[in-house]
Amino acid sequence: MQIKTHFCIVLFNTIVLASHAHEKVDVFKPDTHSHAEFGEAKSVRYLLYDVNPGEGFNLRRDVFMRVANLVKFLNDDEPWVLVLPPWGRLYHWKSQDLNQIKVKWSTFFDLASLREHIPVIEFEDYLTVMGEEVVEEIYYLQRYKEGWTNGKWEEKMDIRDCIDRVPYQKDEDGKWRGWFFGYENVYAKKFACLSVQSEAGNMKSFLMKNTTSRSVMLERAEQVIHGQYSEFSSMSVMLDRAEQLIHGRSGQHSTNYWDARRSMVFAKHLRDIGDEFRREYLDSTDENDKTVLKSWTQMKKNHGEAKGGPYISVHLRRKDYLYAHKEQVPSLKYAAKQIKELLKKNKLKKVFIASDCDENDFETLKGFFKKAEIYRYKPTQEIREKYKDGGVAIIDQWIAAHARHFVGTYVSTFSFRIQEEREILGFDPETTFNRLCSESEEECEQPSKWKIVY
Ligand SMILES: Nc1nc2c(ncn2[C@@H]2O[C@H](COP(=O)(O)OP(=O)(O)OP(=O)(O)O)[C@@H](O)[C@H]2O)c(=O)[nH]1
Ligand SMILES: *[C@@H]1O[C@H](CO)[C@@H](O)[C@H](O)[C@H]1NC(C)=O
Repeated sequence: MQIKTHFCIVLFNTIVLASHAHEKVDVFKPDTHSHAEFGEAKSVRYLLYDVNPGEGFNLRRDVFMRVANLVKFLNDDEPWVLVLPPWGRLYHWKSQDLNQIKVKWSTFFDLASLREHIPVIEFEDYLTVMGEEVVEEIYYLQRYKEGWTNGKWEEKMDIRDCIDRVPYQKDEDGKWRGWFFGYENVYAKKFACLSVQSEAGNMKSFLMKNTTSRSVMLERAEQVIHGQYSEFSSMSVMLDRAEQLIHGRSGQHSTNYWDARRSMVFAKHLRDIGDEFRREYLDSTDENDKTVLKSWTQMKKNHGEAKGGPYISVHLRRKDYLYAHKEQVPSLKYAAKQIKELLKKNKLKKVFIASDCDENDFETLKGFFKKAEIYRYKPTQEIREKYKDGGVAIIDQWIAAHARHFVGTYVSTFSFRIQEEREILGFDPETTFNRLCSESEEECEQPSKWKIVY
């Protein structure tokens, strides 16, 4: 199927929303190429979504891209706004002392950049616009109970009985109650389970034709996959790449994927902290490193244009990876050996470590080095409180992304997101798509090179 690739949010009036802070939020940006097509009759609709609570921050970013492209596709015909699901209750966000729920997207991302791709608003602003703490319809996406019929993939979706015990219950007033990101008063008017075997883009016709209310929420949105937006024309080819799908790498050869990805610019306050750390400890500035940032819509760098700061960066994933991927995760000693080789090869002295390891492990790792300088970003309490575990992880990703050479951890989505950031900045892929090997691996296959497309 041929899909219109241009984005046409069509406008007659710019829709302006007032948020709590009395600032005005322009959700629909007037587009000079657009022309009024919707007519007065089509009022704005809101798409909400949530993801399986078990999924981590970096996989959630991938789900955002799928849903964002669905919203983009919807906007070819109807004005839809994506409501950004507040962050919270993430399994990996271990800091007990921090209040890590109802975290706004603006804590982590630059909303103006997201809006260059599709119209988005924060959940709290959505509640203000609705004037009532309500989500009109929820569809809980699930698989088909019977699996694939004839063992064959086909596109389909049907309202079915719920398979799992769903985390929504009807109260005595007939209101559907659930988590709703920690907003206790929010309820839904209608709830149903929807069995899907579908690309995100194919949800479009369901949303346009089978739902009519002002707001619709897709729960378990990770069930839909990057589809139309991918290079793969046939589903079976995609499914052969199941591993890539699970780890959030599907559709990476398409412009749509990369547009959504490029629009996910980190919030300036986090980039600034990372940049200051680079300057102070790693002799790294954008001018010298050729990593000056422009608005993402204007930025188009060739591979190899970025030079990067004079350091090696390593994403050293530990914690659950030590048992989940024990065949591919190196000991600290063996990691140090590989890092030393990279320092020698690149004639560098400094190393930046991004890791979920504890202080002891970090000290142990440092102990393996005699001459090299090993750095790690340590947030102040104030920064931890303001930007939480997610913000600190982003600062780590940002610093790691600016190194002359990067090496990550086997199938970690955290490493993947750093690799994408480096593609956007214009690094030579040879310096990006690398991973640490474990001592037990005979053949240490390196990550595939998922290069940017414009
Ligand atoms: N600050 C910081 N946190 C990290 C780092 N690596 C992992 N984490 C934390 O651990 C979480 C899990 O990381 P990932 O494995 O990359 O992401 P994920 O989305 O959970 O998906 P999986 O890779 O499948 O586990 C991150 O979201 C962070 O909270 C790191 O280098 N620095
Ligand atoms: C959507 O509506 C069409 C037409 O009424 C119907 O055939 C189809 O089954 C509906 N889809 C779902 C998932 O309910």
